[in-house]
Amino acid sequence: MTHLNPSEMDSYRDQGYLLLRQAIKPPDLVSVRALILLLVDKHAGQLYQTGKISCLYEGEPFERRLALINQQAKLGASLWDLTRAFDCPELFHLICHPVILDSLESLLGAEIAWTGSYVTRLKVPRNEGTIFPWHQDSQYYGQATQHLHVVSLWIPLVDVAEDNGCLYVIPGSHKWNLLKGQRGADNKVHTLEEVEQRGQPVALPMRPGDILLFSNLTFHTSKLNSSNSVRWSVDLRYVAPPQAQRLTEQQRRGYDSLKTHYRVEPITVRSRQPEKMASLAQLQAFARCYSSQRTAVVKTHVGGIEPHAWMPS
Ligand SMILES: O=C(O)CCC(=O)C(=O)O
Repeated sequence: MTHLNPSEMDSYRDQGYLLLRQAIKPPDLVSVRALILLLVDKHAGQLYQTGKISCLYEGEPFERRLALINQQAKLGASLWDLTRAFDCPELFHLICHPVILDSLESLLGAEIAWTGSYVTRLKVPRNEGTIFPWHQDSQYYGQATQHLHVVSLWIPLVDVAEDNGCLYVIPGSHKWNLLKGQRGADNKVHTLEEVEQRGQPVALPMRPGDILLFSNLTFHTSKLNSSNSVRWSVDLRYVAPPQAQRLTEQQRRGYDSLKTHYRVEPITVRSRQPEKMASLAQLQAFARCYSSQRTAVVKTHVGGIEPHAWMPS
C-alpha cells in the first residue's frame, strides 16, 4: 500500500494539489504509449495513402513524430478520436493502478469511483487551440459540483516543462469557492476574473512517472506549446461513490451534476467490498458507453472536428 503520508495529505489540503515524483514506474506507461504509437502509425498510413504526406516519419521519436506528420499534412491538433481504442485492457491498468488508487484512497476514502473520463491530450507545437485558460474543473462539471470533491489525475507521457505546455496551478485557489466562468467560442471555460491577480501561479514541470493530483476547485491552466515536440499526457477523474458517504443535499446535487456532465454513472474501481468493484469486462463496457456518448456530444458541439486533442475535461 502506498497511501499518502500526513505531510502529503496536509499539502494537498492546503494547496489543492499534490505532485508525486516518480510515483509510478515509466514501464507502467509503456502500454499507453504503445497504443498511441499504433494510432499515430495508422494516422500516418492514411495520410500517406492519400498523398498528404510524403514519408511516414517512422524513425522519429515518440514526441516528434505526430508533430512532423501534422506539420506536413497541415493539420492542427487533430488525430482521429483516441477513444476508439479506449476499451483496451492495457488502459485499465493505469486507471486502476494501485499507487494511483492508494493515493486517491487517502483523499477520497476507501470507496473510489472513476468517472469514465480518460483523456489523452496531444498538445501539438504552436497550436493555440490546445491552450487551456485558467479554470476550475467544476466550472465544466456544473456549479453544484463545487460541494463535491472530485480528484483530477494528470499524468505526463513525455517530459513536460514551460516551453512545451506543462500545467500551472494556483496554490490555495481551491479555497476560493467556484468563480464564474463563461464558455468561449473555443468551447472552453474562460474565468471572468483575472485569477493571477489573486494568487501566485506555479509551473509544474514533470517527467514520465510523476503524477499530479488536484481538486475540482483548484485553478489550473496550460499554455502554448512553443517547442517542436508534442506534449502527450493523460488525465483521469475520480470521486467517492454516493453509497460511500452520507451526502448532503448539496453534494447529492453535485453528484447528479457530475453524472450529467459525463453522461454515465461513475464506476467503482476500489471498495472494501470486492463484489462492488468493477470487473475488466464491466470496465470495458462502461468505457465503450462513455466514449460513444462523449464522442457524439463533442461531434455535435464542434461540427465534426475530431475530439479529444483539445477536449475540455
Ligand atoms: O492537459 C492540459 O493541457 C490541460 C488539462 C486540464 O485542464 C485538465 O485536465 O483539467
